[in-house]
Amino acid sequence: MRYVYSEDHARHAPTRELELSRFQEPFEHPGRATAIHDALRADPTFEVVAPESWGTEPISAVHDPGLVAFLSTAWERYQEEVGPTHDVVPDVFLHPAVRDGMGPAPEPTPVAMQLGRWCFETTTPLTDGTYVAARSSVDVALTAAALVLRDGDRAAFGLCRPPGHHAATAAYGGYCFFNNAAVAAHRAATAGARVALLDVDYHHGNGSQQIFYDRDDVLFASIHADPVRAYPYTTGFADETGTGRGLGATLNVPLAAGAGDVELAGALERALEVVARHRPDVVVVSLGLDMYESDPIADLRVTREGFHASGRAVRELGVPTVVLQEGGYATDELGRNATAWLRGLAGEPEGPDHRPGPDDPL
Ligand code: Q9C
Ligand code: ZN
Repeated sequence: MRYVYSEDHARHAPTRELELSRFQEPFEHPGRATAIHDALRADPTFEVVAPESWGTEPISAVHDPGLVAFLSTAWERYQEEVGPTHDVVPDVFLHPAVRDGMGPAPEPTPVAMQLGRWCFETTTPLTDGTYVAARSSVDVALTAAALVLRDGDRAAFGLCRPPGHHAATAAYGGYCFFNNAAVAAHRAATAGARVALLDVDYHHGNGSQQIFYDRDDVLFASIHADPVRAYPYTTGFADETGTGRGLGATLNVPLAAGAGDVELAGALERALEVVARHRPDVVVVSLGLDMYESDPIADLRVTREGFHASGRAVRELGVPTVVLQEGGYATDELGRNATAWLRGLAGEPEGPDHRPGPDDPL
């Protein structure tokens, strides 16, 4: 299986994260992507390729062009208008109630106001190289999609970082800037393919759902922690099923705290049934590995074997598949977990075959 990787992800390197009202080391950091890359390059099942450049047009086809323009200069503008700082986070949000009774806000101009217009939460700092990294993450996704749709690979993996599924048409957040999976899915759909976007990250893919909520050409099916207790709290409830033409083309399967391999397999069976009924030409998978039993920001109990079984279950659909990396924060296990999931998809056993080497004990 070919996978797409660029070192440009490391240009997005936040130093702190305001999580649940506490400052922490960032959970979303460059070591996540290098851990997965290191595991895949050591496994002969996988072959790395570099991303091609796709420009901003495919991004602006799903995102407000204003968001793209804002992110391209926001960090630099903040340095000039506010002051030098490594991580840039909004301190004011354009909350609708603030202007109750006054009509819409005038076009906000200061960068401090713009931040609160384009961002929806506080855990997603902008840094010096964030825009370069976010652009390269989209290039990785579109290249992985091209391996499948243009070159005819049965499956491909885009090692996207930063992740994407929380980014909505006109708002970034949740460690995400551009919605890599939505950009790839939309591009495939406009080329005439029937697309299913299957999201198995621990967190609900609110951005992907919002982008495709009124469409029937891209099915969105998601398995995630119940938003009654888990981020992003506002979307991902079972009764959200789409609107207009898109009614019935959104499926949400929330999981209770502590759910493990058995519950995930059951949820996946349900989701894959709905995916199959959509008769997709291509499946895009938003792959989070944060359902893992020891993920530091999650509360499920999925094991490495559960990830391998998930990959196998998607393989059984028999549909060309583009897998794109989303979350997963147990960095020490991330390489083996990604490998297990993708090896399941490839029809291989969970771990690479043991090859005796010079350092092996006799
Ligand atoms: N512990 C992705 O996995 N912080 N984004 C949550 C609750 C934001 C996760 C705080 C989590 C975003 C792609
Ligand atoms: Zn997640």
